[in-house]
Amino acid sequence: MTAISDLPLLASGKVREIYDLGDSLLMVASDRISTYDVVHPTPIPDKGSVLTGLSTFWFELTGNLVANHFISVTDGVPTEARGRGMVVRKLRMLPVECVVRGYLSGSGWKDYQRTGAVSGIQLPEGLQESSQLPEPIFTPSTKAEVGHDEAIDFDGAADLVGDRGLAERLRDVSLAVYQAAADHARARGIILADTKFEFGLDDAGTLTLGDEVCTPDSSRFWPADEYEAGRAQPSFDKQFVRDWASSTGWDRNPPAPAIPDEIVAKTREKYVEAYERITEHAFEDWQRRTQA
Ligand code: Q0Q
Repeated sequence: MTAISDLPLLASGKVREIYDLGDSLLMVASDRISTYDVVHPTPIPDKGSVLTGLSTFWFELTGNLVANHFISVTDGVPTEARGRGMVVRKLRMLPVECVVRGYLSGSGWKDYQRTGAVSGIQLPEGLQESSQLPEPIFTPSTKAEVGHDEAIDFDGAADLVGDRGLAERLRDVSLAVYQAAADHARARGIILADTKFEFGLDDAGTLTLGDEVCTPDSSRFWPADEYEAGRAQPSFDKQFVRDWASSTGWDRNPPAPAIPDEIVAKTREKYVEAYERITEHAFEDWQRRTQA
């Protein structure tokens, strides 16, 4: 088995990497955590493994809605990445971020306050921050190389992918996958407020769901028992770090502060709790399934 360090690096994000295996790719989720878009120097043990386990679960739950790039979380995954590595099919990735919003938050809330709309979709008057939308909306954005993705409307997404029919499929499939995941999570005490999907086309030209799926890094996870419209919601997984970092007076610019042990431990527990609530399996089961 080739060591990760010997694999060609295809792309790296703040908290994950993707390597070239030749006729497939290896996605590796690290234990790094970022808040306010800045990566902290202190890892959260098992965060990468929880997020890989969640993506695996969502691929299995939504495989009837759309093809996906999942191949394996054992064969082909180097020992040092077991649990947080996923072998995936190579796709021709589409140049649009497929964002679905079930609630009004973040940049969507800012757009709504300014224009009464989000990504060109007019919304009812009188919505508050964190309001649940009458129905989930597809609010695509560009894939910014650096900085923040830029919200675009549906026509903009169709222009980016170069095929209106394909853009309609992206919208319909994104809404269907989000609805299935959000319904499943809500029944287990977690609000999936919004999420970001990435799709590609496989060798046969089939629309295929790629990237990570409905993880706390690609989505807003809110604890349902604390939900209250009219204010920002606590993050299910990152709130301990955010509150502690704010208490230090950190100005939210790099470098991010190192995280104390007790905050690391409580944050790890939240990731494990998210995994166990959503999958209804003990996290140890995932560790056993993926161990070398
Ligand atoms: C691909 N990425 C994202 C990324 C940094 C992931 C390339 N199946 C695929 C995938 C996937 N997923 C990609 N390319 C071809 N086939 C996804 C943006 C970036 C770390 C992980 N980059």
